[in-house]
Amino acid sequence: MATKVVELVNNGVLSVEKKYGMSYEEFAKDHLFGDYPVVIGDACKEWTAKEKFTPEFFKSEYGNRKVEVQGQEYNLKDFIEIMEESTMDNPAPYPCKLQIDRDYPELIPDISPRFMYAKPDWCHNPMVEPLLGNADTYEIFLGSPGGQFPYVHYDYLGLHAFITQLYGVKEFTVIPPDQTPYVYPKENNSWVSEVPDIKNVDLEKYPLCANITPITFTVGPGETLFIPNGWWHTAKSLTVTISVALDSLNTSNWERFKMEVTTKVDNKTNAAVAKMVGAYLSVAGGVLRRTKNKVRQA
Ligand SMILES: O=C(O)CCC(=O)C(=O)O
Ligand SMILES: [Fe+2]
Repeated sequence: MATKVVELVNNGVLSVEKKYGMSYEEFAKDHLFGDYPVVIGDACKEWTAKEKFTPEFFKSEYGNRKVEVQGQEYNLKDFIEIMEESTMDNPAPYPCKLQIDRDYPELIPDISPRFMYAKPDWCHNPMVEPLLGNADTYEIFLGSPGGQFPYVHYDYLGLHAFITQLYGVKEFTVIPPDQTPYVYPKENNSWVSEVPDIKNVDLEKYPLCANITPITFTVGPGETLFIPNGWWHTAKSLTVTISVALDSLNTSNWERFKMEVTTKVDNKTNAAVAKMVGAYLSVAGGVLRRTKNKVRQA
């Protein structure tokens, strides 16, 4: 798929801008369809979670909940205490993810309204939901100093990501989609890079990485990073962090979603079933485009 990368060059280096008061039209033109990330400074301005979501809140309200982090189970209170001891040199495991729709639905009012930039949202439409399988599209991430997302990747199934920082500061690194040939996508998981540390690459082992130009920047409380699908990314917390990640699917990424779902079915089942799924998605896409006002806008 051809990608249009709008280069925002700052002192000769690619950069990601921070914008306030952006109109939907500007977002759609420069970012959603323009295929370029942006930090939106005020997307979550109405969310009560900005004040409410603190480590103390999760410890006191949900301390006994079980969480699994990197294969190990903890009580949330114990895990947050480990996070509070975390240092850049000796980080706590990451990520600790809480699934909002399934396990914490009562928190949805605190992270509402869904900001206009993430609408319409077809992820929750009954024609689409069953196809998402175990792709989590609405999660809280808890992180701590030095906690690094385990791999460089682009998001599964063609979805766009909005990551809203509610507490603490996270450093993100993004790489444009046209640099895909240089990030060593894994053979069986082409959305995950083989390279362990994209900012300190062993160029003898991964010589093509000499061609990449990663963009690194921080996202702080109240700020939302939009990552268009296909952009490689990873993240590292600089402090204790609480973020909310939500995915979006609409006209802008529907063709990519369709392609990724049918390829997955083709690999797992067979070409005939993949063809049927593709036909179904073509019809569903037409219906969704015509009924966008009736779609649940969480
Ligand atoms: O905030 C982060 O750690 C990045 C999360 C992420 O990229 C993902 O879950 O796909
Ligand atoms: Fe991601």
